[in-house]
Amino acid sequence: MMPMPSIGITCYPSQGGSGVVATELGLHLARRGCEIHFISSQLPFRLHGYDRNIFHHKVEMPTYPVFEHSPYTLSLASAMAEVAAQCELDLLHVHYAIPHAASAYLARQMLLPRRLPIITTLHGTDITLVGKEPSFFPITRFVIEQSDAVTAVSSFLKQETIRVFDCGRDIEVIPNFVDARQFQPRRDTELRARFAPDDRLVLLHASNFRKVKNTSAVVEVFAAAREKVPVTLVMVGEGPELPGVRKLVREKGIQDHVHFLGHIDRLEDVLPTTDVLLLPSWHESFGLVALEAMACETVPIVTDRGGASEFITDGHNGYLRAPDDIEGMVQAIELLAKDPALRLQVAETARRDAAGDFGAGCVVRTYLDLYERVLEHKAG
Ligand code: GMT
Repeated sequence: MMPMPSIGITCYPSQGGSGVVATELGLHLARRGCEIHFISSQLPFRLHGYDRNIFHHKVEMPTYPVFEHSPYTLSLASAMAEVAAQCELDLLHVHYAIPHAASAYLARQMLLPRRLPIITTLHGTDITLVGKEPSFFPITRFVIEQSDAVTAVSSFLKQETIRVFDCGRDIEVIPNFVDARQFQPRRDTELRARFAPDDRLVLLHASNFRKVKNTSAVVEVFAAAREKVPVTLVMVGEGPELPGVRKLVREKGIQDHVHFLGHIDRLEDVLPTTDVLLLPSWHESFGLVALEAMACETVPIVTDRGGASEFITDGHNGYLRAPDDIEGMVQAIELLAKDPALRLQVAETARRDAAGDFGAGCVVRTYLDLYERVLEHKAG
């Protein structure tokens, strides 16, 4: 049995699934005795700054008039190399390939002849959108090949990576996870009453309001569902599409029935007060918020494009619909509103399935096994 490793984790610190996964992973590993060093431009948003075994190293980004843009990739590489040497890190685990895996590669080169292992976790648009940009393509392929281990959050994303980059290397699927003690089906009746004074269905959408989230479809589905059953809509998050969504809501005259909460830190406080999650994205490599919803017994109605079918079985623990299938999503809402027994059954199954194979305990253990294999391979 190896001693618990010291791990450098890099992720995007702002609200977003890859940052959430990296932060929650770090927190769970720290509770199991690993020393975790977050190396990022800000404290990741789910960290408090005082968690045991957790350290944060802020990447400074100096600006000079001669720089058109601050070279973050280089500042990050320097910070990674420095932290790895000073804190005797055993490995770097980077979340989201661009530019984190490239910085990690540079840091490893800076530390030669010691070879610091790099694990890269692919999350989604680092492959499906950004990685395909001609200017990012060669570097993304290079750093995927150079990593000591590469993981993808779904089989869908693994297949996409192999297809897009024509890469022959091994990619391990380690799905996202949810802490079922943190995401629970308790009800804050006061908050729920603010959303819905009666027992109407409360629908929720939570995202970073980017184009890929197809947020106008959420409004279309809600407006059509309202014609059939009593519902209210809660929108969580901020992003470039939000002004357009607000405008659409006003144009449809449904502003009194839509609650815009903006960015919130603790989704686990709001999710359990809602009944249905709507996530009609153009694609989702995983769709972490759907798994978090399931743990709270909020029934997910999620895009069928991407990896959600790896944890949602249509009609069993949620519903899968094409992103433009407005009618199909409305029908699922109508079914749930008219048949409370069915809704309860689907919701309870959702929580059981989320807490099982996708529970934190199970998935964090898989990451630890991977670290052990990578470190053993290095030692051997
Ligand atoms: O790739 C992105 O869009 C960003 C990323 C994020 O940081 O939110 O989202 C991706 O990673 C999440 C965590 O693994 C997944 O749950 C999301 O499905 C995935 N987003 C997309 O595939 C659009």
